[in-house]
Amino acid sequence: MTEPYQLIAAEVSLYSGKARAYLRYKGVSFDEVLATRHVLTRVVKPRTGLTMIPVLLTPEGDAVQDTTAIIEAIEAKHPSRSVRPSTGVLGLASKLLELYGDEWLLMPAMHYRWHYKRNMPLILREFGELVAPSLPKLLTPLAGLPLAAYFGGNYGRALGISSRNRDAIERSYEALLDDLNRHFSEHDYLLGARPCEGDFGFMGPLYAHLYRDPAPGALMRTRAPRVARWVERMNAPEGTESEENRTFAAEDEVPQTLDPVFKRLFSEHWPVVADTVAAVDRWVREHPSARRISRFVGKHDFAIEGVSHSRWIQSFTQWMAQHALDAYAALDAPDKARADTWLERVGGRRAMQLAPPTRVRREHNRLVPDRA
Ligand SMILES: N[C@@H](CCC(=O)N[C@@H](CS)C(=O)NCC(=O)O)C(=O)O
Repeated sequence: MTEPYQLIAAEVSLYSGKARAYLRYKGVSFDEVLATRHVLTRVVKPRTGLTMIPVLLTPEGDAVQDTTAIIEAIEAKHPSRSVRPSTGVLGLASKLLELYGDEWLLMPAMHYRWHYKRNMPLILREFGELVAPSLPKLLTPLAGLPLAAYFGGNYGRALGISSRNRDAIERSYEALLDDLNRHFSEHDYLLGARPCEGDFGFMGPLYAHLYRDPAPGALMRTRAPRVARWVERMNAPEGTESEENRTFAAEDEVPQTLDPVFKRLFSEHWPVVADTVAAVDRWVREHPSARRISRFVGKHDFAIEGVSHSRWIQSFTQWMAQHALDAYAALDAPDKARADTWLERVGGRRAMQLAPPTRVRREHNRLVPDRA
């Protein structure tokens, strides 16, 4: 029997790991359909207009691309086992962590996948299986080469990853691993005893690339074994009632063990977010008749661990950041005061004052200016 939902995805794909873990946690029945080239051209492209995965096909006949949109759609229909903290400060922290996982931990994920030869046999084989699933096994890796050239070549350059900042990316990621390893000695998930949107945002990069690819997988297991166990927990939720009754951190307090993670988010990623918001505004004003906002809206310099590099600015980041900024703007006065105390502690108070001059929204899976 076909399950009510179908998730078009692949183990090798970063964002698939986020959606898969989320659907499992929700206890929603779904079949996973391998995102072969055939499925991309026959289903994904015609139904979403994109060649991106994962895509959720719903019983109502919708095709949802984008993991955050998938979470929105499922939370609306299946409110139990919610991944959204109901309290203000944790709600904001959850959105910030999802933004950081989705948009910034992509950096170490891409670096470690593409700059360690040890990963190549697995990656080429799995990419090959997507492109030409019926090819004899021996030839499969050859079929994976064009996809590898795309993701490992141009894509990495667009993100601003090269030999110049590899060491810096590794220093930043190793510090994150150490911080998370410490955090998970006290908490099962990022914001307490149940997973929030942020856990799923982290799960994308921390599963397909950083846990599963051989080189970074070995690093995670030896340097931060509790992070590896969190990945395993995220992929195999118990689905029991007792899990449903577990709670987010008490008193709406973000665990202090996450302070270094938020400090890095605000010092390393937020400047990129702020530049993105400015670039989106500029691009929209320069293209007054454009219906859709381009995926890339200019170039800028950014820095990791003091090493600067240039990258293309991805407009989509603003849509993710808006969720966090909106969560902050919606706080009532007492919650805002508590959020500000916490934000002051982690270097994020000014960041939350960012007000995008041009807001964006998604329409048919594309980003458009929100002119309303
Ligand atoms: N924000 C999207 C990102 C999806 C995404 O970038 N998916 C990758 C695979 S993990 C992809 O299909 N990339 C194709 C491309 O960039 O052309 C989401 O959360 O679903």
